Amino acid sequence: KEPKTIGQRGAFIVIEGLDRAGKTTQVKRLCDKLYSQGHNIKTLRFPDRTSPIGKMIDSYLQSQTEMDDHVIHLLFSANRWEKAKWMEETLKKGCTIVCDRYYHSGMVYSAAKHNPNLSLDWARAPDVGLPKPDAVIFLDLEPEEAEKRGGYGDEKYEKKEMQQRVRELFYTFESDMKVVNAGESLEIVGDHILEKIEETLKDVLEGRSRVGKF
Ligand code: DGP
Ligand code: NA
Ligand code: NA
Repeated sequence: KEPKTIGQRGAFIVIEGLDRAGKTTQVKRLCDKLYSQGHNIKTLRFPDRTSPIGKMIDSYLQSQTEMDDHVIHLLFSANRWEKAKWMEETLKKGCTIVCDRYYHSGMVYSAAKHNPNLSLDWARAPDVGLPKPDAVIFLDLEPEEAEKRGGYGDEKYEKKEMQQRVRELFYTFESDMKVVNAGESLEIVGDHILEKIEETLKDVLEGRSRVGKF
């Protein structure tokens, strides 16, 4: 298939949401859909647990390692910076990136801990300068609904009170994001995501927008 993105940069799409909102499934669906439309596609997820930093994060999330809130926050940020250059080069080459979580998760999960020494501003600082997504979809799900979906797992943040605070904090960034109700069927959620990014994709592919920085 002739890639649509030849001669143009790719688009940078992020899917955000609470745990159990169906991000991973929707990232896969979106990639398949865009690929079938002729886009070159790369997918990413944060945390990327495969790098040495990612392995430290994984160990923390599984409660095998304890870390100061600031330390784990900086590791999550470093884990995004590890991929920054690759992301810029990939977009420049004309490849569209669909990413499972990014710096909005970074800010809100850490700020949700209510550590008086870790404000939202403090949480934001290490991510400033990262490549900015062209569109951020927020898959919104009531924590009660998330719990019903087979319950939360054993990872660090998968508790109802934490998820409630995370959700409130995500909403403080509502103007940065396009909210999609994740409580609908897979197909409907998928269609809503496509509708919400349609204009962004057009702008990028027709050369009307540049890669920004956070
Ligand atoms: P996931 O692999 O998408 O289930 O993410 C693992 C968990 O880590 C999830 O509860 C969300 C959380 N998380 C993702 N990114 C960050 C981050 O940058 N900072 C913090 N504190 N938590 C994050
Ligand atoms: Na999770
Ligand atoms: Na992730």
